[in-house]
Amino acid sequence: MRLDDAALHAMGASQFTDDLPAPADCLFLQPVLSTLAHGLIEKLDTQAAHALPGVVKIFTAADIPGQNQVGNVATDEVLLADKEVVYHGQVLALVVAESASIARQAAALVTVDYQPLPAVFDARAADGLGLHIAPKRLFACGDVEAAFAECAWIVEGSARTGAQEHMYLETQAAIAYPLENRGLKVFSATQSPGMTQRIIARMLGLAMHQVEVDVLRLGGGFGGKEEQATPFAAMVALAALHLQRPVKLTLRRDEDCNITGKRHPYEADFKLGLDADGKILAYQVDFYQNAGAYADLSLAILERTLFHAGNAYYTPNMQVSAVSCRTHLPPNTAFRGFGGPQAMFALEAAIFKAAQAMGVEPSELQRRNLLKEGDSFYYGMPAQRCQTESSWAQAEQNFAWRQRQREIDAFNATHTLEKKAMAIMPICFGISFTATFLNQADALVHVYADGSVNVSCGAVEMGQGVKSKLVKVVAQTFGIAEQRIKIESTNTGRIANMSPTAASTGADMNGQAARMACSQIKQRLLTVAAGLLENTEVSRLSIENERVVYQGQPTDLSWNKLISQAYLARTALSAHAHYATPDVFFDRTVNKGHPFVYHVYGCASVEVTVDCLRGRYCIDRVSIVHDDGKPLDEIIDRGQIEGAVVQGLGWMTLEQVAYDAGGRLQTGKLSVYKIPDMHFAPEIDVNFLENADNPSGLLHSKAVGEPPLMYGIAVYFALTKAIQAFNPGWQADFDAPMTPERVLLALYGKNISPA
Ligand code: MTE
Ligand code: LUZ
Ligand code: MOS
Repeated sequence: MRLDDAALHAMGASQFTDDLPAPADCLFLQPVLSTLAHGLIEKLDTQAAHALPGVVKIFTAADIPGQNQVGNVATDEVLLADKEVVYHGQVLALVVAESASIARQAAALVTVDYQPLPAVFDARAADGLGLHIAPKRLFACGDVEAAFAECAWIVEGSARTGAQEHMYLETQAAIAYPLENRGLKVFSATQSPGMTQRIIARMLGLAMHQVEVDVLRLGGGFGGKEEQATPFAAMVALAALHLQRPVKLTLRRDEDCNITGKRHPYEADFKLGLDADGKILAYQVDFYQNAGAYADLSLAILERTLFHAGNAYYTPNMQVSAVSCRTHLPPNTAFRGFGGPQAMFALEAAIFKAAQAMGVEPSELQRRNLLKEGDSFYYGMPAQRCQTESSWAQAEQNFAWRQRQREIDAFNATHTLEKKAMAIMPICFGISFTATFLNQADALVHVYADGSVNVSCGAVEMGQGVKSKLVKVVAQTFGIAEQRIKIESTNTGRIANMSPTAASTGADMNGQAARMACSQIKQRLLTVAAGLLENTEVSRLSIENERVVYQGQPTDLSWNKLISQAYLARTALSAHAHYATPDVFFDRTVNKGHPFVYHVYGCASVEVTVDCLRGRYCIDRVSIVHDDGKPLDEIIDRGQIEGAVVQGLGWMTLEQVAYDAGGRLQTGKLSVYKIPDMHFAPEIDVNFLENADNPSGLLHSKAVGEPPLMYGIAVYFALTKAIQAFNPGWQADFDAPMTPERVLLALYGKNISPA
């Protein structure tokens, strides 16, 4: 019987990259890290390291045969620092040894002399120095200046959100095997096998066909392995090609935290104008993104910030600017939501501030300004099958918001040292890669003579359940049992030029491609069936429950018999298909177009209780109405929604990434970096939006991976309200995360910024 990933995980039988057997001649690689944020490398002394028995070779930039370059969108990122280091934790050299512990010991013996240079860690400071990854971008519609002149209310302010550590369970890992003729087979824990293959080939001066990248599954990625698994795969590839022996690397947790980038911290300056009825007339916002030292995916993330600055609200006049600032931190990278959450937080802050100025509930302003069917987004496309108001209405009713608010008010009236509050968060998230060319996927399907089915595609399983969804789609398309179907590892030899599994599009795009490939084979099979059954027409045949059906009546032709007959008749039982998401385009000269195939909508409330003596708090409940189209798999999607919202809650509350004055990470361990645990995670009530549909999605479903993270934003505003219930004089400062320490200070009147 086929066991799905969940069953294998539960038995401890699922394999990850580090579990692949290391052959007897396998070597182990350890990166040598910069201990300075910015400086020139004057001397790199590897003598003592070399002298350690078991050390085989120490690689530096000079050993790279092709380009010392791992940049994808921009080519600004060296694999191994050469003359200059630009962040603390940057990789300078690679020690390769007979065991992992020898490699680690030897790496610690490498000494480096630096000439220190000035370093900058703050986005606004970098902006002031003109340190940008690319010129500032601007999205606009209407005329904000004219609209502000008409406003009854105008609020201005600033908002900040912090970084977030991905904390995938499986740290970065890769193993490379040399093949004949300068070929390589690389197993990498990456969300982007195609890009990993391309960048390894470029770095080694090989053709892409000489490099095979294979991924069985990841122990979580969350965006942290979209771009940043590549360097580690490149390191083992470099060593394996040179030494002609297998080479393996698995980072320790603290190393992973120190080397890799995180969610981008953002700062924003906003100005929001409303009429006397609370209708938003104009919104102007300027974002400063802390990119870290290299471009990585920062510009794509910045673009999604521009797209999501308006969230689920209609604003006739908008002006959004965003600039990516280069600092001396590890390059920040993709993280679930991809710049969207940072944008949405700023608008929620502006709405909250306006509500307080006007003396109304923030939810009143939120509700009044929800996007409506046909409203145009400021980037040109209309909101279609818009579910903002329906999600809100269903949530308001199902979760009895009014009643709950009355209960909260009653509680607060009778309790002095505990205060409760509730806040609401509507979401609208665009589905598709904003880089239009990435919206394509391939699948390769084989039906074997015994009737079992093998599916390859570009989707990487990382816990999001994409394999289970693919199995469902293939089983439905063929009309056979799920047990017959195997989803292969993700492999660049079977699927060429695959896009990353990212942007929540993995199941959607690869599922569409798999369906198309299966349909081709099924069509051939039905032609064979028509020949075998007398007096039948192909167009009236189908396969259901592993049996050929004619005009609704089961025939005696089973799947097994059909396949063996088709094989004997020399029928092609393999097919390849390519899916390109239809109707997506974007014109960057005017910043208008139809960048998303559809949007995901939803609405959530978050309720909290603050302990006003200690500053501790409890998230009591999160209640969600989520637009999932017609869900492909409700259980998987429930898990995605719960996981995403908890990740969003953590980002807003406990998770505080801190660097010291020298740019050295202070929070690279779970003992000092707090993520939500099962005690912190609230009761989560997930309802799917009723009567939802999505003709543009896979079997009418919607992508689910990222959007629900943004429901978590509400917790910031719930905590703010609870603090104000205790200390009405406290001015919200829109500076996330709202850690218990900050809550305590706010309760007693102090605003302080996270370190
Ligand atoms: N769920 C789990 N369990 N682990 C993950 O790493 N990554 C998220 C989301 N859900 C992730 C996850 C992110 S950032 C994305 S983009 C999507 O899954 C990717 O998968 P999909 O496109 O198949 O939804
Ligand atoms: N990755 C990417 C993404 O390259 N482009 C995107 O638009 C995107 N969106 C969300 C997450 N990852
Ligand atoms: Mo997800 S941030 O698109 O990997």
